[in-house]
Amino acid sequence: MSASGQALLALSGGVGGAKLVLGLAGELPAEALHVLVNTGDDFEHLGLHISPDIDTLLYTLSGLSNRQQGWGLADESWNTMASLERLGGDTWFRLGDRDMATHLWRRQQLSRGDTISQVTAELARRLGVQVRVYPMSDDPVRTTVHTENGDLPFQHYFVREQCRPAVTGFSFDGISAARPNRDVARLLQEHQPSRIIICPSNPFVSVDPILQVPGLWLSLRDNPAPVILVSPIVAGLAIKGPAAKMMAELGVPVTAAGVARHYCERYPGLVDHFVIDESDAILADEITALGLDVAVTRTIMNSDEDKRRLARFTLDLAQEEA
Ligand code: FO1
Repeated sequence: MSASGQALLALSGGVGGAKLVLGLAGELPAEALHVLVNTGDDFEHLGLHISPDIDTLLYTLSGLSNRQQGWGLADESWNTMASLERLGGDTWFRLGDRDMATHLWRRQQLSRGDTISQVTAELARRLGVQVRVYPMSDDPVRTTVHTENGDLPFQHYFVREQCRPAVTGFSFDGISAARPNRDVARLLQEHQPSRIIICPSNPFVSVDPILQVPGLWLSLRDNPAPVILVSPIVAGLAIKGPAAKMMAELGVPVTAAGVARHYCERYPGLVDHFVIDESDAILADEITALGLDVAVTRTIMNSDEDKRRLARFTLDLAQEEA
C-alpha cells in the first residue's frame, strides 16, 4: 500500500501487459502497484520450471529485459543451447545463458518446498523490483490449446508450432482446484484497491486463465473499485502475439468490439470502462451499447513515454469513482 493507502491492481499476461505495467510503475509509488500475472503459460522443460509471464514482468520492471524480443534478458548469450544442441537435446524452447541462471535458481527454491509466490517475491527482491508481482495461483494451471491438429500444451503451440495450427478452443488444466493468490485475495478484502486495470493482454490465453481461477472474477466484480480494460486489439490487429489470429479462427469479430463482447458475455458486470485506440473510435457506440463506458486515446506503446501516457490516461479515468 502507498502512503496514501491507494493500491492499484493490474492483471497481466506477458509482453503487452508488461508495457502498461512499466508505464504504471513510472506513475505510481512502487508499493502502490500490485500485478496479478497469468501462470497458464508455465511448463516444465529440461527439468526446470518456466514461468514466462512472471519473468517477462520481472525482467521488464528491473530494466534487464530484451526489449526487441519482449521476453528474456538483454545481452544474452546462447552457449548452453548450442552445447545442448550438440548433445541432441531439446532446443526448440530457447533459454539464454543468463536466463538459465534464473531457472536454475527457481528450480532450487521450488525443490526446497517454496511456493511459486514465495519464489517470485524473492526473485523480485533480488532483481531490485519493488512492484508486487504475484502469480495468479500457487496451484498448477496449464493452458492447453485445442487446434485442428489436436491438443497442444501452450508453449508447444506458441513456440514450437509458432501459433500455426488453427485454434478451436482452450482449456486450463487444474483450474477448478486452483486457489487465488492469497496476497491478492487479502488486498481485495482488506485494502480495497482504487482501480483494477486489465492490461492489453490476450483475452483467451492471458486474461481468461486469471479470471477463471475460482472466485476471482466475482471478487473483482463485487469490489467497489472500477475495472478498466485496455483493448489488446487496435484497428483489427493484435498489438503483439496471436490474439487477432485466434479471434478470427474462433469466429469472433477481430475488433475492439469483439474483445468487449468476449468480456461482457463471459464476465457480465465485470468491466466498467473500456479503453480503445483512437483508430477504433468508430466502434464506440457499438461498445457503449454493451453497457461499457468507452474511453478513446492512443493505446500503442512504442516508447517509454507512450507507456506512461497510457498509464496516466487509465489512472485519470474514473477519477470520481476511485
Ligand atoms: N518465445 C519464443 O517465441 N521462443 C522461445 O524460444 C522462447 C523462450 C522463452 C524462454 C523463457 C521465457 O520466459 C520466455 C520465452 N519465450 C519464448 C516467450 C514465451 O514463452 C511467450 O512469449 C509467452 O509464453 C507468451 O506470453
